[in-house]
Amino acid sequence: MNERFTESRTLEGLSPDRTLMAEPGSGESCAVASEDCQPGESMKSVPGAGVLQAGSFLAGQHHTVIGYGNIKRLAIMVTPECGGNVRDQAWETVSMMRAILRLQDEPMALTMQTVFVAEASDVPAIRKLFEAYFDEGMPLTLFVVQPPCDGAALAVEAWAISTRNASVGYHGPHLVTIEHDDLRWVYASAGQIHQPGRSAYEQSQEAFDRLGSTMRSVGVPFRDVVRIWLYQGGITEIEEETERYRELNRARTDFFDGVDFSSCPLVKQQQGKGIFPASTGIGTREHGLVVTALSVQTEREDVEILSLENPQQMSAFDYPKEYSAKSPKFSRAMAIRIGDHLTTWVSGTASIVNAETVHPGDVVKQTHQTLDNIENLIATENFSRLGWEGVGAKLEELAKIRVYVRRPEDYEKCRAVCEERLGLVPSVYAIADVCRPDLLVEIEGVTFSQVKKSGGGS
Ligand code: 3EB
Repeated sequence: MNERFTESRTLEGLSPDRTLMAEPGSGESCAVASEDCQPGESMKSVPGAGVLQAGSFLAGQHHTVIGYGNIKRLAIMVTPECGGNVRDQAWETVSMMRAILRLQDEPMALTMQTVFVAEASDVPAIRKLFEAYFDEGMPLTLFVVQPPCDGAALAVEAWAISTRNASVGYHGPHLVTIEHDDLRWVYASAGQIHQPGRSAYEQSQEAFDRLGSTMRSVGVPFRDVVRIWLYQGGITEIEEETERYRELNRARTDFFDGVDFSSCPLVKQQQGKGIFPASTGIGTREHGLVVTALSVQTEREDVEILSLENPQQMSAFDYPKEYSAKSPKFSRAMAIRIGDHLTTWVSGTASIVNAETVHPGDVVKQTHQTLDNIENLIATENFSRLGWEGVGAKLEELAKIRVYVRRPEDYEKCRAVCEERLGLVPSVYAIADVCRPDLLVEIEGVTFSQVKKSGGGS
């Protein structure tokens, strides 16, 4: 589609007004980007984990390197810092992403990225620049209108994988497949649903239908989904006498009624009555719906998934009707054990104990409670309760986080608490409404660790 751009450095008509960092160490560089372009500035060490995990910092741009077997994965969190107009900032962002990719000692491909934008009207320009820049290697790209907290026009969370031992398939704008070691990962999205004439329920239904059919096109049944993100505009607004989020929950429940997640071949044990993907349900400034899911398929015997609940929180799928007539169907976290490696996706987590919001109005206490919830969820004790021994992680071992903050004025306070308890973890902070009006913050993340003893499962 961008045949004019054979070399990504020559993006005619798309280049920025000011020259930022074209390549590490060459040309004019943005002052903050040229300083410490060396990885390992702040190594994150993961006690006991054989996983290569380094939090590397290029100025304020963070990334984490995850190695398992002969595969290398990268989580890249970039918020541009040089200012300028949207095009300048988008250019700085892609330049920074490329610099991080080039620091790796092997070829890497981007698979999926989420672009947090301040203004919906900036999306076409940013998309055009990204498409030209990444060309054939354009990852699945989601745009969500959630302004970066520090005032930037955009921020990006991107994932990349080494291509020496993995193959990445780009199947149009809504589907990416990644294959390695007899594993198949599939990122799928429903595209941007923006149908102002239709109800929240109808739009949600449409989103799940589209997501399901996109996945079916590459032979992935919905039961293989392990992680879902739901970005809903006007999430706490009232529509036809009920909240839009409740209507999303109703559509999700109706759709999931036709899916038996416990029949996923990777489910080897089930706790309690529910097994659902880990999820994030969060607001956006644009009145549409963006839904995306990650699925995993394999026939390997040494791969297993486990959905986690938090003993301090009622399972969301058991919330009483006052929160939503049809409860939110998600697990607090989903873990996958691949041989002796463990990945845990932590759902969007908030200041909820049992089913109630705690510390209304106090962002510092809510942030602490949210982190307490995550800490308990990923703790070794929580895994061992379910029969998985020798796995789990500490808060400082989160590979990356996203922090959604409701009120811009709470950002600094919230960030201070996160940095105090997590250290310098690669992160994106964005302004977004959480699904209950009294929740001021929601945090999600992912951990990678190594199984210490003889392995989990039963
Ligand atoms: C909560 O714990 C906070 O509807 O999928 C967090 C993560 C929340 C996911 C969802 C909602 C969802 O209930 C809100």
